[in-house]
Amino acid sequence: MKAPARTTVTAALPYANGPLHIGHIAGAYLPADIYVRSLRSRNKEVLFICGSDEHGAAITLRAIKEGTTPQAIVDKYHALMGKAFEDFGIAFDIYHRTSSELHRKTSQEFFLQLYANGAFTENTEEQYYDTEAKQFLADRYIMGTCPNCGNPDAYGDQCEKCGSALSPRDLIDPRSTLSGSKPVLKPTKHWYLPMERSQEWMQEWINTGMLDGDQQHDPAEWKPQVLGQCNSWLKEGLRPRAMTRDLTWGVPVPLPGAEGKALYVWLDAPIGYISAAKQWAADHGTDWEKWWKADDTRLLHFIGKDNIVFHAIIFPILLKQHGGFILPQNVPANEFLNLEGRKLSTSRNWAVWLHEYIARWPGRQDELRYALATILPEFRDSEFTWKDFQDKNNNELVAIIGNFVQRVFVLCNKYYGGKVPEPAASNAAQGEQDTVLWAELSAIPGKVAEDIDKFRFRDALLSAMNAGRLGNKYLTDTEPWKLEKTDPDRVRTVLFNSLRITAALSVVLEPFLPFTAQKLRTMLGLGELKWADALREGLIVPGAAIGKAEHLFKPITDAEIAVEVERLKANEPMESRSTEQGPSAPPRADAVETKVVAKPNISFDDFAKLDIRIGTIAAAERVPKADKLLKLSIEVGEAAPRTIVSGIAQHFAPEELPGKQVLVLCNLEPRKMRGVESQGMVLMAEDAEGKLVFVQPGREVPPGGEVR
Ligand code: B3M
Ligand code: ZN
Repeated sequence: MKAPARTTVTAALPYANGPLHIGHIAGAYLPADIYVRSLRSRNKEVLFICGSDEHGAAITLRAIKEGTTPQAIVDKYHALMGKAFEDFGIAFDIYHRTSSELHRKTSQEFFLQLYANGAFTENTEEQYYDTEAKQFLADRYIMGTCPNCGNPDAYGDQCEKCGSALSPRDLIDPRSTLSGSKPVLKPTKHWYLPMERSQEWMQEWINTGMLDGDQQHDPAEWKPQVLGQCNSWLKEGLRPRAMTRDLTWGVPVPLPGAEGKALYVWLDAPIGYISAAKQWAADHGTDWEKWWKADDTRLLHFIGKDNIVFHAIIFPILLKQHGGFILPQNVPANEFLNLEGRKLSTSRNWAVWLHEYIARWPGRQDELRYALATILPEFRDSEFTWKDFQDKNNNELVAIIGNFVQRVFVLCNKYYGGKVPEPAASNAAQGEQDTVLWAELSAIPGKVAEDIDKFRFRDALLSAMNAGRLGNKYLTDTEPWKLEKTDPDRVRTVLFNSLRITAALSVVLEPFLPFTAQKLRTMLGLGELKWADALREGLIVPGAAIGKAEHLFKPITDAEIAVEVERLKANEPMESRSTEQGPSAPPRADAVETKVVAKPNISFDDFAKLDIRIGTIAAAERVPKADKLLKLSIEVGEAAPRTIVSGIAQHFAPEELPGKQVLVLCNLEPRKMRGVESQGMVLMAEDAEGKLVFVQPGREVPPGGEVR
């Protein structure tokens, strides 16, 4: 394997059919950005490519839904996504788009080369055609009754009720979603990639890294789940896959007799990486080919796990069949991010949207980047909660980084009028703490870079934060604020060293927190810093002016978090909403399909914080003008019963409740709902139909009995 002279980094081209949410960011873009920033900081040559994926049914269906044209859809979301990436500090060299003319030309040429190389087989098959809309129907455009569960609204590729994978001809009573008419079968010709021809070399390349007698990658560096997915495909046996579709929205198939046909979106989308590189090169008057063809270029695809086969199997086959291109050296795919106990869902609006976050938390991009970087789903699915976001901000960013920097700058401003102090030359002022500090600190930049190189971004961030922890410990151990009168030499040394720690922080945190890193540099009066500058002697110069003490991060209050949770939960399927949630969201027909998502482990101490008691309902009444709420009065072993507002009015009549025993979470923060303060929450379970039932003790227990 050649030592790479340069790295081409791609991040999955998001479909331009909706805004970006934190799942996208944690899946591909943040890890890719951290990786690229760290390479740039180490003066490595790197090209970071992305763009909007503007073809395929994802786009045309959205256009139908919004009652507009596909072009209007992609224009709108391309702009929105490009802006969100920029705001969030995802520093692509280019954010291109697949509806561009250059992309059309590039992918048609690519297709024609494959065609000339005999890479395709032609096959005519019967497919559903809508005689009213006068077009062949993509799988998603056909609905009918599921042969497995009888769901009348199954799609041509999948039944969303029972989850079975279907093909359009499996559907009973198929209908076109375009016109509602019954589609007819009509023969149509398509170009297929006979992937089975690549079975052998693919198997070897994936698992040994060998291709044509050359070691191209080290499979030990690939994530186990990526190898696992590839091998399960290979085990099934690679099969022919159609590379064209009967569609007008897409890159036209550049062959005679192919009118009305377009390239399969998963053929044109990855070629989008190549056209993006071409556009970038054209914009910069430079060469694109070395980024895709030189054998000392390393190609990496950052993606989410649902895109693995396209990047690790299908695209490499296409690149090899075309000839002249390098193959990816790694495909560091991430697993999925869940949100507050559920799968992220665009259609259910169960998401934290980037553009909304930026509008609601202006200037606080690094806080979200940080929280996400600590939970990246690198090897398994992970979960974002607003509470965790708050904890990470308050206990880590504020308490570690903010606190350290604040103390250093306050003291330097107070003692030295905003100038870098001169460290004492005398040995007497070089304490043992300094020796320990440098020993530990000097290991950090190397460790961070090493973990980043291995795509272990969470570990890397932990190490980078350790520089802040060391700084705080150093100040706590040396207590310069107590020595100002008695040992000013020591104080100058300690604060000088602390400024050096601050500079190191701005380097090792930069890939994760680019905005904060920039602020730190400004405060230190420094310009651009590279990785090698982290602990460079002579970087911090005695006598140089430094900035004022600034709070880098603000604590986030419970109230701020409650607002976010509330906004999100307005979209939660009603049947499974916890009972303290009041009115707003209408019941949804699809709620029962919601899968339970396993939550991360908590410590016993976390569990012990819950004050759950047996309660006996003393009285229940409706809440005026709120048809989902009941006001309950519940005995929980205290002098007076508690008032608890519960969103269960559609499941229980107030008259049937007095005397019932329930479990009550008593130390949930009180909340006002419709003017009534709710002092706790009744625990409920949901049955298979989504109906709520009380969780009750096995036999009667006096109210106030502790649940543990
Ligand atoms: N647009 C799928 C997705 O957004 C697809 C990725 C293309 S990468 C070439 O998940
Ligand atoms: Zn079904």
